[in-house]
Amino acid sequence: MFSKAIVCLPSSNMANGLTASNLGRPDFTNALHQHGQYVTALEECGLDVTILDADDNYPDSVFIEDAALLTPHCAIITNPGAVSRKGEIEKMGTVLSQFFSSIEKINAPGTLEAGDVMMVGNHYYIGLSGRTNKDGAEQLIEILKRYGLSGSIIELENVLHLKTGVAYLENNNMVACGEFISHPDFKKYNIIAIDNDESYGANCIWINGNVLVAKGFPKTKELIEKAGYSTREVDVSEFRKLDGGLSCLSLRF
Ligand code: CIR
Repeated sequence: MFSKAIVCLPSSNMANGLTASNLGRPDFTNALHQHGQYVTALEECGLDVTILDADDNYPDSVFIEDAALLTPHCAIITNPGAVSRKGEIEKMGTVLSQFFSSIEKINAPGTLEAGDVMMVGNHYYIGLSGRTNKDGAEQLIEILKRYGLSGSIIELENVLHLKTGVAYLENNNMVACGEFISHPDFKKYNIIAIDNDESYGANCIWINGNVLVAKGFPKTKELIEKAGYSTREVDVSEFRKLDGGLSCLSLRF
């Protein structure tokens, strides 16, 4: 169960964020509105949400998930692989020390963005991506071991981050799209397979028995409901324009 979340308000500069999609320029006013609705959804799932001020130096800072990995035993500040995002971690030490007594760090030359890390109980799958390198993943595995946790590496082919295409919904259920549907490392899970035309919907989040799903992906929503979950749709279309999804917008712990 989670009891808390941390989010960061979108920067008025967010349109300068990184993107590989061709979905147009995000509208800041609508993004602020959608972010507010996202926070409400987290609160309605029972989370106490800490809202950090926008950071205009870092247009992608709203995607706070990438700057830290939170475990039940420690917080780990990452070293983002995207050069324009490296400074996002500066504030994380102060923020996380309010909640965690043990704070670890990924150091260069290791890079890691926590969108590449999926927690399944005490185990953490770590995607090797354009943002997370082997050194960063191995540093994380060593840190996890010190806290009685474990990690393993998943090579990524087509996605930005691991959790772009896969999400763990507890009870052995895993939503997966594309390269992850038949991935040998995920064979032991009940795979809820998402069609390619709804691939964005694969980035959903389990919060205390509810699943937040992106608005506009009806087949995904239905499959998750058929698996026994109550769902709640949240419109994050402005963040999609910057390749970000539901999980990227918060740290949940
Ligand atoms: C980026 O490219 O870094 C941002 N525009 C989007 C980050 C999305 N984060 C995530 O998937 N965890």
